[in-house]
Amino acid sequence: MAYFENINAIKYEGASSKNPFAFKYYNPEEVINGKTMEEILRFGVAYWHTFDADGSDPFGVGTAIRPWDHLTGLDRAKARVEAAFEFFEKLNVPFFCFHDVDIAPEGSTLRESNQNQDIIVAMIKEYMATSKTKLLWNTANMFTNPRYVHGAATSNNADVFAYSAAKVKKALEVGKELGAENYVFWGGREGYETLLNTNMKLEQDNLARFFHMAVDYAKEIGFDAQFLIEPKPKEPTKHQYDFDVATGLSFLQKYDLADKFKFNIEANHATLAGHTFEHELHVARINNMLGSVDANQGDPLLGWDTDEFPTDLYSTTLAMYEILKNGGLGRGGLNFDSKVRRGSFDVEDLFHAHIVGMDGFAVGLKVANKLLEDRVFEDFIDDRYSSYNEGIGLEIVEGKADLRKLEAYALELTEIKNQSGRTERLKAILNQYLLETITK
Ligand code: XLS
Ligand code: NI
Ligand code: NI
Repeated sequence: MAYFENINAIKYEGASSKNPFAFKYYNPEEVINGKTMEEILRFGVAYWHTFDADGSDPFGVGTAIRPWDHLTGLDRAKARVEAAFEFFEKLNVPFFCFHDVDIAPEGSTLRESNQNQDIIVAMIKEYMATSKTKLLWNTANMFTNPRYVHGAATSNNADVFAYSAAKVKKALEVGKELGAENYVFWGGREGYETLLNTNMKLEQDNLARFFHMAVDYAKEIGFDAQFLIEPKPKEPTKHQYDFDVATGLSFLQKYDLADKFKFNIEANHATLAGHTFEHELHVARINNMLGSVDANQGDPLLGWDTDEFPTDLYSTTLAMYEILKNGGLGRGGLNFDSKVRRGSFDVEDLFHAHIVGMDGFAVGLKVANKLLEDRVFEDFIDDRYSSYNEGIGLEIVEGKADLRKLEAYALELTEIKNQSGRTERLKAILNQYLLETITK
């Protein structure tokens, strides 16, 4: 059965195309610096937003019209798998991602949930055997069910810790079975509401114990995925422990986990933390911790995780700039952790949304690549810090200066001259590169 029968395979038609179901900038075969766009961008579809979300919000029920609406339970889960692989093929996307509960309904016991999962995982495996679409990452949902009311690995309740561990054990087995490239931990409820009832030290120690157990088990079963932490400052908890990359990094370092994890960076989480997307990517990159990306965008007028499809070309350009500087995403990818707006309730909208997101990152890739080729910001930055290439600056970076020496130097200084940072000029150049690439 076809779920999206009115929609044909999405092809690249170029910037002048008026076909809404065609890529205008994303040409999977186009080679940039020796690699195809498909290889560099490694797009993934998020199962939960695309096949499960129904458009409900805290004030209203779902609005989405889906061809599997009339089904329930395992039947609906199976229909979603069929639909998903039709969607992946039509979109020609190389990856997808899911939480355990996205693919199969939870049973009344853990055993039953695992059995439901086994049925659907076997079905997914069969589809994957003939599909090009691979699993970028999977994860366990440890935030929706009421049992996680006080957290999962950071719950005050040891039974919840144990239950969560069992879920992750299963998810690691599923990841191995389906050949996942990565395994993600997003700690939605790993945080706290008030210090009046919280033992933060124990909660954080337990979270680290939990991560170590997961790493050990993956090793034991020969699941060699890259482990990723997805920082987010808040929502649903008020204070989330993986606030941002810097906080996550110090946690990983403290608990001897820094060589076992990298980060999965989500644009909207960056902005919730008061950073830009590129800031988070940059902090991860310079610490060799950039693993994968949840591609989306927030709304500057709203203060929550709106998970919009990425359409802001500045943001995609500056993100791709960091990703190219990182030498690519390795085993990671660009997973659209993005959902269509509540008013975009047709299945067609799922295609429009992914097309605009993929085109947006393709533009970003091209602009970023050109900027790097021409060393636009590189040269400017090199020059800006050139005082460290010689004289006293060189002595500082080579560790040959101490306070006494620097004082002697400073006492002889007659004048300190600074140079303009040229922010506006640099932004003008960025605009020029963007417009040139788009109109070319
Ligand atoms: C929620 C998170 C979540 C993770 C996976 O804000 O982005 O969707 O990506 O658990
Ligand atoms: Ni995410
Ligand atoms: Ni998110």
